[in-house]
Amino acid sequence: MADETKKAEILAGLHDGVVEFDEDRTVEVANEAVAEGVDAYEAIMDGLAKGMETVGGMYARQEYFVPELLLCADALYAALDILKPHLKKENHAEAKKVVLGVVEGDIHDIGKNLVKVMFDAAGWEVIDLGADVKIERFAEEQKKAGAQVVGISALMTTSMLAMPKIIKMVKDGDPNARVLVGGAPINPDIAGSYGADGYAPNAGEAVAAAMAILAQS
Ligand code: B1M
Repeated sequence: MADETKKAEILAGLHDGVVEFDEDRTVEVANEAVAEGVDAYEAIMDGLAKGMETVGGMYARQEYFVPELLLCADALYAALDILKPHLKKENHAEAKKVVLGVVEGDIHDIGKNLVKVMFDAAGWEVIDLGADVKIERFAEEQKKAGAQVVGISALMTTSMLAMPKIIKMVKDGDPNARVLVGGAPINPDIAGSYGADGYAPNAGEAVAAAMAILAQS
């Protein structure tokens, strides 16, 4: 088990590797994290995802542009592939299903992919529809799979407007289905006004939010 100094060094290495779009570095540090016994969840959320948050600020200040963002995402994904198999797995007697996707017109899928990783690790079956998903598909795929939860992600103030339509379609198709929403422009008030059953501010809290929704049903 890494001591606190070593752990902080590793988390900083993952963060900086993403920010500096240095894929070799994120891969090297991810392997070090595994070797040192750093918790994979912390490495992903407090290292890689934090790095992407910093990148978001740099983009807003026009220090980075679209090509840099894509390279940062590559560096994040390369390390994620190494860390994912080391997330603590939970075993549930009865596996639950979640249909997950990013709304139509929105190709931002990094957050959604982190949410997917967390559901996978919690033992859920994830039906991943990807990004830029046509609004009807969420309800169609929920019915096909008999999924208890539909998770919808949106990263833009423009694309999030698709959410209430999707939620209505899901509820019309199956009144027992529950909907969880998330993404940077969403907050609990917006989620409630859209008719969602739940909201999670980050990937780490998404599974707990889904479980809470089901417990209320
Ligand atoms: Co663009 N982008 N982007 N972008 N991009 C934003 C979202 C933006 C806020 C940047 C800005 O202007 N400051 C802005 C949107 C403005 C608005 O709201 N109207 C924007 C724009 C305008 C655009 C383009 C239009 C730019 C252009 O082409 N001129 C274009 C859009 C294309 C389209 O979608 N149609 C575009 C393109 C891109 C890239 C392709 C270059 C790249 C995406 C790569 C990819 O995803 N494969 C990109 C990126 C990387 C960003 C920023 C910088 C970072 C997003 C990210 O990955 N964050 C973003 C700025 C920002 O957010 N500060 C920006 C890291 C990620 C871990 O966090 O996605 O928030 P996030 O997910 C979190 C939580 O939100 C939550 O958990 C996740 C992990 O903890 N969460 C959920 C997310 N979904 C959830 C679902 C849940 C629960 C929790 O339950 C179901």
